[in-house]
Amino acid sequence: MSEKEKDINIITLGECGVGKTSIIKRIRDEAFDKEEPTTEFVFSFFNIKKPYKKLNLTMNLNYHDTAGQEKIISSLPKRYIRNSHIVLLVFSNIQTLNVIKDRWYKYYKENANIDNSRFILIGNKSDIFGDERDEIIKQGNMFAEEIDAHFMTCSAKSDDNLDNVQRYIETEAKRFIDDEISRGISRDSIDCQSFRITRNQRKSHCCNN
Ligand SMILES: Nc1nc2c(ncn2[C@@H]2O[C@H](COP(=O)(O)OP(=O)(O)O)[C@@H](O)[C@H]2O)c(=O)[nH]1
Ligand SMILES: [Mg+2]
Repeated sequence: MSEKEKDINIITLGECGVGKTSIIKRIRDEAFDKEEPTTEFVFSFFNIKKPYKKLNLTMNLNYHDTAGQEKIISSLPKRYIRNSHIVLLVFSNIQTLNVIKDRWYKYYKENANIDNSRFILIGNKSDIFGDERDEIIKQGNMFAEEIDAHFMTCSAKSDDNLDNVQRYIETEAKRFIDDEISRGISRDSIDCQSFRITRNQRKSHCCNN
């Protein structure tokens, strides 16, 4: 067991009904079928610990779900957005992809506190894409490129590709930590229970470069 720990907050964003909670439940069930739960499942939050061997630290992957508050965007707690490191932008068809573009991504950018968050754009319900499939893949890839995200499709219903989604989240978590280090934030500062690096500290690091 490594001594250092790093919290990585993962949130879901997207329209009501696109399958955010279903994806999160799949990830949780998958993890806890195979491992001991590290923290109890509290409402719309759970935690999975994963080692990052290269840096000899443990990543606390903290999964948060919107729990229905996304019906009224303004009722979504700002703190939910503010300290997120990895954002799962979830849609299920062209219409809900457009709402990600027009509303959720902008809302995130306006309220986020962490300027190097990583995005994963997820086209869920691949089992019922139907005639829209090609267009979803085309537009999904285009938007992902625009916002420097990774695009994936999956089905929380049939469990198709959820293992890859989970693996990619882990990869992004490692990239996030690597990025912090390459931006000049020392490894010692990673030894924290919560993310304590402020925006100003971050800016001063940038200016020193
Ligand atoms: N066909 C299909 N239905 C899904 C899939 N994922 C979720 N659903 C269904 O879509 C509805 C909304 O899912 P939910 O996870 O509550 O969406 P949320 O509001 O974004 O959290 C539920 O009836 C789910 O069973 C999927 O991959 N395929
Ligand atoms: Mg939900």
